[in-house]
Amino acid sequence: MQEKNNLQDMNTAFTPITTPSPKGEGRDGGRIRIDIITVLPELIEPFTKESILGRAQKKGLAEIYVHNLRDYTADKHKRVDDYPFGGKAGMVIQCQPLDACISALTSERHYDEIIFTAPDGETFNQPMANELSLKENIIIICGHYKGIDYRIREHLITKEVSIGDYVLTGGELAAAIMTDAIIRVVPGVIGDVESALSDSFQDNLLEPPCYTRPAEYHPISNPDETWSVPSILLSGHEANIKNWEYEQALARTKERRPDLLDK
Ligand code: 6GU
Repeated sequence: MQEKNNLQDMNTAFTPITTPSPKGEGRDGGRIRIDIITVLPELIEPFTKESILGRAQKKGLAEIYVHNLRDYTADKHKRVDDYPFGGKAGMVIQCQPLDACISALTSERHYDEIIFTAPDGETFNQPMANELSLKENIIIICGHYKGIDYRIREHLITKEVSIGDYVLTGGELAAAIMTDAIIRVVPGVIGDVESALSDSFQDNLLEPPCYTRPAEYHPISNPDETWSVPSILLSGHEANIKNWEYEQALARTKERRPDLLDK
C-alpha cells in the first residue's frame, strides 16, 4: 500500500532507530485499536467520537474504547482509591481495579504497549506519535489523584508518557492529545496524505503561513485598508511557490524554534 510506505519512510526519517515491530507484532495495514482506562469516561468519550477521530472509526481505520475503571472494582462502594502508605496527602488508585481492567483486555488480545500518563514520563512528541501509530493494540491508562499504586507501574505498564512540563489534574487530556496525534498519522485518516506528512514537526520545520479567499481583504476597523495575500501565492508558478513556502518555514523556525534546526 502506497500510503503505508510513506508513513514508514516518515518514521525512518524522523526517529533515529525505528523498529515499529520489534517482535513482529504491530499493525500490518489493519486498524489501530486504542483502549483508554479512566475514572472520568464522560470527559474523554465525547472527544473520541467527534471530527477526525470519529471519522477514522467510521471508516474502519481505528477503534477507540473508553473503559470506566469503576466498573472493575471489587469494592462494594465502587471505590478505586485509598490513602497512601507513609502518611502523604492525596489518594492513590489501587492495584485491584487496574489489574482487573488490564487483565480483562489482555485476555482478549495482545497489546503492543500499555501506557501510563504521568508528568514524570517520557515527553510525548511527533516521532513517538508516528511510532505508536504503527501499533495494533494500545492501552492508555489515565493517571489521577496522587497517582496509581506503583506496583502497577512496575509490573504491568510498558511505557510512561508525559505531554509536557506542567502538571494536569488528571491524565484524560493527555490521553486525548496522544490519541489524536496517533490516529491522525494513521494512513487514510487525513484525506490528503501530504498534509499529515508535511506538518510542523514532521520535518522539524514550522509551517509556512497559509491564506484563503479573498486575495484582498478590507478589515472592518478600516475598510480603506487592504490586507493582501503575498502575490507569489497567486502567481500559479508551482516551483516558486514551493520555494517561497520553504523559505518562510525556515525563517519562522529560526525565529520561533531555533532548537528544531539543531536536531
Ligand atoms: Cl500525562 N499527566 C498529568 N497528570 N500531568 C501531566 C501529564 C500527564 N503530562 C504533563 N503533565
